[in-house]
Amino acid sequence: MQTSQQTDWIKPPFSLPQTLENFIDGQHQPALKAQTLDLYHPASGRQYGTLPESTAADVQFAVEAAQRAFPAWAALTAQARSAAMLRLADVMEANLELLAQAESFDNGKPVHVARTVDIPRAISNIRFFATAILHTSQEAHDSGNGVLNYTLRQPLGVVACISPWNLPLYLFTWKIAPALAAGNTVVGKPSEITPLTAYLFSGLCREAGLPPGVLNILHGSGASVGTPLVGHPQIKAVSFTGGTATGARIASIAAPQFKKMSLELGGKNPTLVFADCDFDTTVKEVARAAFSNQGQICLCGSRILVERPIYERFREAFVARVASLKVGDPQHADTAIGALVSKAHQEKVLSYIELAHAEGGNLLCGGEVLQPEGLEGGYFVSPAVFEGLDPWCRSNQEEIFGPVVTLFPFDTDDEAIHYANSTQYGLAASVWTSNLGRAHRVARELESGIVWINCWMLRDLRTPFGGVKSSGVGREGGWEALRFFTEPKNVCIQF
Ligand code: TXE
Repeated sequence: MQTSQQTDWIKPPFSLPQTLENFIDGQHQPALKAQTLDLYHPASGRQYGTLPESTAADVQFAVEAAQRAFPAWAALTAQARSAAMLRLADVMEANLELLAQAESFDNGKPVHVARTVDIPRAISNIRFFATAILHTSQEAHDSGNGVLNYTLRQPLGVVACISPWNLPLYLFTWKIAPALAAGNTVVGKPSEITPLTAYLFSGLCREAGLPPGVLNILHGSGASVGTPLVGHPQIKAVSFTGGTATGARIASIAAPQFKKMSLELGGKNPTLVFADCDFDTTVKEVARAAFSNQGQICLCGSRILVERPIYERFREAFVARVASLKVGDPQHADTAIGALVSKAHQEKVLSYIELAHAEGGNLLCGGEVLQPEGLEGGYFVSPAVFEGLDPWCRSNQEEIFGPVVTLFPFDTDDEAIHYANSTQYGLAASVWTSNLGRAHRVARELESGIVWINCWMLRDLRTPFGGVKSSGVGREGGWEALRFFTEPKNVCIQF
C-alpha cells in the first residue's frame, strides 16, 4: 500500500488538496462516519489522497440542507438565479487553469484537452442554462367559451445528479446547471474515481456566493452513497450518466417510487465510412472520434464500417494515423493519448484486447501497455485497431470504453445500416459521405439518439442529447433538460 507521503514525488503544478470533503449547506465537512477511499493519480499509479466514503447518514444531512434551501431558491426570479449562476461561471473562468490541471491530474487526460475542452465546456454549461432560463415561456391554451388553460412549469424540489469519471466536471455541471436554473436544489455525486474538480468546484460555489444548501456535493462510492441518494424519498428526480448496468440498478430503485429519471448510459457507436467521403478529412476525424479522451467518451466511434472499394486504402491510412498518435505524459503538449482512468479500467480494456484476439481478430496496431519514462506505474495502453472480427462477436457488441476499435467492410447502404443497428446500444453514430441524399437516408434509418454527418462531437447545447435502446432514457440539453427538471401543472380558468 502506498501512502500519501509519496505525493511529493508527483509534484502537480498546483496546490493539491489531499483530503477531500463533502460540501453540505455551504460548508466543507468529512463524512459523518469518517470513512475514506483512496485517490490515485492515473499517470503514475500513485495514491495521492483520500475522499470521504459517505453513507446514508450524509445523504440525509445533504437532502435536509437542500430542502431548507429550496423555497428561497425556487422563489427567486429567473434573473436572480441567472445572475448567481453567471457569477459562478465567472469564478470558474478565473480558475480555468487550476481546474484544467486538476482534471488532467485526476483523470489521466492530456492537460491541453482539459484546458480546451473539459473546463471551457463546464463553464459553458453553467452560462448556457443561466441564460436559457431567461428565455423560457410557459404555454397558454385559449379553449374558447371563456375558458383559458395555462401551464405552469414548477421546479421539482431536491434532485440528485450523479456523474461519471470520463468527463468529470463537464458532465457534473451539465446536470446541475439545468437543475439549478429551473429552481431546484441539488445533491450531486461525482464519480469516486475522479472527484477532484467537483471538490474544487464546491469551493468556487462558496467563493461565488451561491446560497448555502442550493448545491450540496457528496463524495463516495455508488454502493455506499449513490444507492441511498437515489432511494431517498425526498429526491424527486435522478439525472445519471454512467454504465448501462448501473443505470438499470438506479431505475430499479427510482421507478417504484415514481421518480423522474434521465439516464445517459453506454454506447457502442458505429462510424459509417462511404467510398465517396472526403478521404483525408475522414481518416483524421474518424481517428479523433475513436480515440479522444483515450476512447473513454460514450460518443466515441468504436465500430468503424468501411465501404469495400476503399477498405484497404482506408485501413492503411487509418492505421498509420493511429500509430502516429503520441501516448504519454498528460502534461506534454504533444501527447494525444494520456493514461486510462484507473487500474481496474486498464485491466478491463486489456481483457477486451485479449478477447478480441481469442475471437479471431487481427491486431493492426497498438494494444500494448506502455510505460513512459518516469511514469512507469501509469495506466497507459496504446490505441488498438482490430479487423477480421464478426460484427456479432462480443468485441463488436460490448462497450469497451477505451482505446480499442474494430474495422470491417460492407458492400451496400442497407448492409451498413444493418451492422450499425446490430447492438443493444443506440447513442451516437457518424456518417462520412459526400452524397447528401444518402446521408439523410442513412441518418433516418440509424437507431441512434444522435447522428453526425461528416463531423463528430460537434455540440450545440440546445440540441437533445441522449440515446435509444440500452443507451438510456430521456434527453438532456436545451429545453429538454429544463423540462425534465420541472413539473408541468395545468391551470384551467373559466371566466
Ligand atoms: O461506471 P458507473 P463505472 C461505462 C463504461 C465503463 C462502465 C463502468 O463501459 O467501463 O460503464 O464504469 C455511480 N447507485 N461508462 O463502474 O458505476 C458511481 O459512483 C447510484 C459509460 O465507473 O456507472 C459514479 O458516480 N450511483 C459512461 C456513476 O454512478 C451509482 C461513463 C457512474 O459510475 C451506483 C462511465 C448505484 N448503485 C462509464 N453505482 C458514459 N455513458 O459516459 C455506481 N454509481
